[in-house]
Amino acid sequence: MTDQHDAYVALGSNIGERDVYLHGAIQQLDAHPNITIVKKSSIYETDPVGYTDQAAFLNMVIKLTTTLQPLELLDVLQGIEDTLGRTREVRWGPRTIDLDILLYNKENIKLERLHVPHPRMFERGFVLVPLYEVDQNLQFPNGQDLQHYVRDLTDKEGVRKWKRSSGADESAPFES
Ligand code: X6L
Ligand code: MG
Ligand code: MG
Repeated sequence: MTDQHDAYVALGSNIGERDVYLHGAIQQLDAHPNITIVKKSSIYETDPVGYTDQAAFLNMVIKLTTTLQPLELLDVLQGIEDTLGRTREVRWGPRTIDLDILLYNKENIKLERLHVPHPRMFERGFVLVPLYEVDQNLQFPNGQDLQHYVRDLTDKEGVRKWKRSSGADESAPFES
């Protein structure tokens, strides 16, 4: 048997039926013969960071085990992004789905196509809050624990648990 690797993946969407894109990505990952989803965070609605003049995101984090090597996993994630209509017009702009490898075992990876741990994850509430929900005892390759970074977070208020909108009830009879 080939050996198993632990990986944490961040999911984000801020176009269209955002939760449908998140669940579609998870379904495709789950269907992959070399990937097992171990744990899923809740879904969070988050204020946009970096390029702020865009719609709010839904973000979540999953833990998976895989026999894939890091670049093979990246290829799978980019393939799923493609099937879910991801386009790359504006850097940091709106996207149907974004799938980022946050961590792969306790490895530091610096390749042209892939940096792990994800270089922008350490100060991002939309990553750290769901990551903390998935694994409160996580340690990074630099020896620091996740708890340390979560304590230092300044943008937690831009991150709230999301529930499917129950305002205009889609299931209510028309003009009842
Ligand atoms: C200065 C310069 C400070 C750039 C921050 C931060 C750039 C984050 C890009 C930055 C900077 C990013 C998501 C998002 C993006 C997401 C939410 C990025 C890439 N992705 N905001 N912004 N959720 N809430 O998934 O993370 S663009
Ligand atoms: Mg991203
Ligand atoms: Mg990405």
